[in-house]
Amino acid sequence: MSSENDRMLRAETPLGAEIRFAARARQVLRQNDMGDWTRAAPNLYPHQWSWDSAFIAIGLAHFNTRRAARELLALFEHQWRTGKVPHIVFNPEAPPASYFPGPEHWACAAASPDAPPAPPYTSCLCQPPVHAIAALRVWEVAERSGGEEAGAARVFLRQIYPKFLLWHHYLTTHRDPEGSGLVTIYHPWESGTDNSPRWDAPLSNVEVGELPPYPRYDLRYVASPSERPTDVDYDRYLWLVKLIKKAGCDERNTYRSHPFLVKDVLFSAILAAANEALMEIAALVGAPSGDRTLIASWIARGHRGLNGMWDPELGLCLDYDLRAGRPLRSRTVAGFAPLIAGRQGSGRLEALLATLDSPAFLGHPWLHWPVPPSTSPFDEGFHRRSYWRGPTWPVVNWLLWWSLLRAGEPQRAEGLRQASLPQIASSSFGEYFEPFVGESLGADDQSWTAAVTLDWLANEPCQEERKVA
Ligand code: 9WN
Repeated sequence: MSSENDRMLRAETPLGAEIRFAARARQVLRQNDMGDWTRAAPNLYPHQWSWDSAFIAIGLAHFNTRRAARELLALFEHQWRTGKVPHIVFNPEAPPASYFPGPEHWACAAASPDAPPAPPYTSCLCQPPVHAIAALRVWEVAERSGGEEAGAARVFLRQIYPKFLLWHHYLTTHRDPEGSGLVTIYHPWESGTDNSPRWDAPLSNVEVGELPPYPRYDLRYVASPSERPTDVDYDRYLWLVKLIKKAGCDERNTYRSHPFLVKDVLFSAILAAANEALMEIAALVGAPSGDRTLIASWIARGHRGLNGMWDPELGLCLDYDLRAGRPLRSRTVAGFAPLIAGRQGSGRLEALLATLDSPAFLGHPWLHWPVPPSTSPFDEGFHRRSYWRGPTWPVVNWLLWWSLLRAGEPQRAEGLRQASLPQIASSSFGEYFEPFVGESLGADDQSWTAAVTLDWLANEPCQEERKVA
């Protein structure tokens, strides 16, 4: 079914339609704007989420670089003493009973000596570190506008650089005591790809104990429960939260006792790419050479770690279950981690692109739009409507588009951009999409969908680059 956006795009001149589409996207970000930070979505997610805010800053940069900078600064105000950036900062003004588990559930995290002053409360989990990538993009847009914008953006980089350094230090130490170059996550929520089949095996080893009854407010905001994780998933999520709280949100205790400890390759690849961005920021702010040596060592270690997780048979990178001591063989978009990390040799890059083009992903004959399903239809955990088990996500497509550009693959990147924009325009800035019929699923007016739309619209390639292979 065609939405208002879609009709507008077909009826108007291409330029007129794009201008109105960008205006709609800006409107979504304005509507979700809470002053210095942005709700991830108006109803389903009324708080500030960590990696959402990074993508949101990228979108905001195209109409207000100062506000984009504030989005990241506001998040980093709630950084823990260890350097951790919480995956949620709870909105004190959110209606009661709007999101579960809400601030009251996490309040005990505030008792940790490492937690920032509360309220607002934060969760004690974290999410992939897209932030330095976002800050660098804010800088690039501000620098192009020149004058005061550029000056303000440089001040912003100086303010945020030490916070980024501490954040990446946390991830490369507390979350990688083995020095493997791969980040350990304690909970599927930390991956950002919550109910992906990536986590099925390690979750099946989690024995859930006594849990009090709890509400599923999330189900009120979606058309069908099949779009969200199941109750069995939620029991395990809440049990893991209970264990992390019982360990006092302390890294060493958690590492010792926690039943879910997984090396996440997507998280690790984003960290490797974010370290490249951090290196550029370090140069821009004139950071000491010792910092740069440290960041270079994180980058090298990250690449080594990812390299070790390559599965030549699947042509993908695999997560690793530390508790079971084995790789997790699922076919999901996370397997493209080396593409996101960047700097791949031609052999590995070719292998990744072959997998991307294969019927397991973009070459699948039933796809409504040529964008990759979050889980390959060939994976036994695939489900076409369920959250991260199959639907396509604009924000993931943005990450792949950005990575393809960095890998020197502009035509493939443009293919993704050209498929993603009409997909989003067919909806009200949907959170994710059924891959075969193209139905918009999850939340409407999702902030990061609007944000990546703005970045894509601002990055129209010149005529030459547009010719899609
Ligand atoms: C749990 C906000 C977040 C995203 C995640 C996405 C979803 C939360 C939820 O929404 O997770 O953190 O309640 O389902 O999986 O990637 O950051 O948009």
